[in-house]
Amino acid sequence: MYGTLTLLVACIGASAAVSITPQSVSATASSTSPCTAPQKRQSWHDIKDDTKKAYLAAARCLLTSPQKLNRLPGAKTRWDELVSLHQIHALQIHTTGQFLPFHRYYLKILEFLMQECGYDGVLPYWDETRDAGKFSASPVFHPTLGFGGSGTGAQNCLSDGPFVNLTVNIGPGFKSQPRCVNRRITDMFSSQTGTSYVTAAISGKTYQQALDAIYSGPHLLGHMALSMMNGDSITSSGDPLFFMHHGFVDKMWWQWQSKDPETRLKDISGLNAQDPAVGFSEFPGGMEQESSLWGKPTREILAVTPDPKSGDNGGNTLTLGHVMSSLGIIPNATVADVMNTKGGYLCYEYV
Ligand SMILES: *[C@@H]1O[C@H](CO)[C@@H](O)[C@H](O)[C@H]1NC(C)=O
Ligand SMILES: *[C@@H]1O[C@H](CO)[C@@H](O)[C@H](O)[C@H]1NC(C)=O
Ligand SMILES: [Cu+2]
Repeated sequence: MYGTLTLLVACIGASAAVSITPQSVSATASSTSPCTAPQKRQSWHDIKDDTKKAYLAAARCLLTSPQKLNRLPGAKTRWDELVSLHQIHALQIHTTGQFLPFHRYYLKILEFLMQECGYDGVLPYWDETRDAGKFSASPVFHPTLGFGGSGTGAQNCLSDGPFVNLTVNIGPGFKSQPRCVNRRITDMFSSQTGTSYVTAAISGKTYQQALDAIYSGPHLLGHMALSMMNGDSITSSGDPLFFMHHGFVDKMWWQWQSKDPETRLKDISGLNAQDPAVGFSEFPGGMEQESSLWGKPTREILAVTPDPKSGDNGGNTLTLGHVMSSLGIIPNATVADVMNTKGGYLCYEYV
């Protein structure tokens, strides 16, 4: 009898954690109101044409608006500031525990910036499982109701869509050199964003397992299939399509968490800063050898780079208390703040 009751209570507890419970991840200063009506993030396939146009217009606006912070190295536009943030954090947020929480926070930063440029809808994402193996036929590449297709010429500069002829001033790597928005689609790689690959990526029990499988699986293969900004791991967010892909990545973490919220909304682990011997796990040779691809963070970049151990009691192991910074675009948030997409600080789910 007692056992049954406990089980029942546990079940109620678990389902409540999925729907509301603002206090399920506590210890956050910035958690605000309870999340009673989560926004529904929909795939590009399913959103209305007017919403698509409004989203693309706002992204274009960011790429053509002047910067506001005046302190991020190389940034000229508001979009550059967003890209710069990824460049500055690059060695903290890839092949580390911070990968999933930081990119979730990064989407929130995008959302804020899009509002500055008049987009008041919900952030869309790209359900890549629907286009796996045939990315190039996806509606996300539509010339007017999408992001434009594969680029052309030696630099793969986009030749159609809303971002033609626009310039990103951050990158490649740790440099700041003006270049076109560019990408190159390779359908073969895109097969590994399919449902069976997603299922495998979220089948692990621990955060570390999910993190590694998502990172090296559909996340990486999606990047390979898109080669955004010349496939540059440091500044691929220069292509607005990056955020559609990372919505898909964030969805995988959310799906994994939703399978056992009681445990998984608190499960965090991994490094804060890359292990120099490993660097980016997808490239051989560790940080030193990889720096031949991208260079090293410049003195100007290092001067504004947040402490990778901020809020972690000085350790290089990621904790829920870790403080993430957007360098002043939106307030800092802790990892605890972003664990639950319906925890109050965030209030959305994927459909
Ligand atoms: C992009 O720039 C090229 C070269 O300056 C020009 O011919 C073309 O019309 C421009 N396209 C758009 C859409 O502005
Ligand atoms: C935000 O976090 C960074 C560390 O990541 C810290 O240096 C900065 O002081 C924080 N800003 C505020 C306003 O708390
Ligand atoms: Cu990234």
